[in-house]
This record gives sequence, structure tokens and C-alpha cells, in this order.
Amino acid sequence: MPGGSGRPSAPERMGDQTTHAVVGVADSRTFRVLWVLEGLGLPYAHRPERQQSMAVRALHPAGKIPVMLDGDNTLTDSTAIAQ
Ligand SMILES: N[C@@H](CCC(=O)N[C@@H](CS)C(=O)NCC(=O)O)C(=O)O
Repeated sequence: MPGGSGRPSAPERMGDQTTHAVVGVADSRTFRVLWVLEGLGLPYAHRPERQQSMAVRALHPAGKIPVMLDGDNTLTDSTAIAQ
């Protein structure tokens, strides 16, 4: 991996067909994540769940969206996910 031993970059991860799942309706901060993924051309699945729904609370104790599922990792802040 170029640049050392850190987290793989998005293009490198595309090579193994990594698919992210984005949880949250688009008329929310979830839009930031969808916008970045579309801009990068990355594959993703979208689950348009509402904030504070049971599905979201199962993933985020505070019931907030967006949530991104990335393999075994769960990310819960739109700006962190976008980076
Ligand atoms: N800093 C978080 C804030 C997430 C957030 O507050 N999302 C709103 C929807 S845009 C939410 O889920 N609110 C539910 C609540 O606060 O109960 C982020 O940027 O992802």
C-alpha cells in the first residue's frame, strides 16, 4: 500500500469490491455521506431508515443518522464517515 501502513484509501478498497451500507434517510446529514460516495464512484447499499427508528437505535445508542456499516466497523458521524 502506498504511503505506509495506515487505513487503505478508497480506490484501493474498491479493488476488493468493498461495499458500504449507509443507514439513514437522505433528507438528513446522511446526504453528506451519499454525496461523497457518489462523487467517488464507490459501491454502496443505502438503507433509508429514520432517526430514532428501532433499526437505527440498534446501531447507534443515540438513534442518530447517518450510520455507516463497513465490514465489522460501524461509523456514526457524517464528517468522520466522509473522511
Ligand atoms: N454529528 C452527527 C449528528 C447526527 C445527527 O444529529 N443526525 C440527526 C439527523 S440529521 C439525527 O439523527 N437526530 C436524531 C436525534 O438527535 O434524536 C453527524 O454529523 O452525523
